[in-house]
Amino acid sequence: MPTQFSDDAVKQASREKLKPPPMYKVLLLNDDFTPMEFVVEVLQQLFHMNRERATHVMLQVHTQGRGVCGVYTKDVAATKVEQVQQMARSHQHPLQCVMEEN
Ligand code: TYC
Repeated sequence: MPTQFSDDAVKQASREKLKPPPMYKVLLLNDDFTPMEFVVEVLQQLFHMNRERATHVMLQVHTQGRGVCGVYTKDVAATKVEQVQQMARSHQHPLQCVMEEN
């Protein structure tokens, strides 16, 4: 039976199926106003860190300007960013969260 797909197209499709999906870092940005304790709670609740790890990441953001909360597929990263922004908004903190391709 003839097929409408060239050998090249089949090989390309197969390569794409095997390729891992692009991954995205979720980053917190520093600011002068969001309380440290709030950032630690965000990291514990949304990124499932223990208190020690959450404190370490928060201090990294505080001293370096930004820090990685986790690395996820695009959809999951986008949801995490929205959840952080929603939590920050509801507590009226200016905390910023962004994603970037890894
Ligand atoms: N710099 C803030 C303070 O001194 C703490 C802070 C840490 C804010 C991390 C944002 O993503 C952040 N209260």
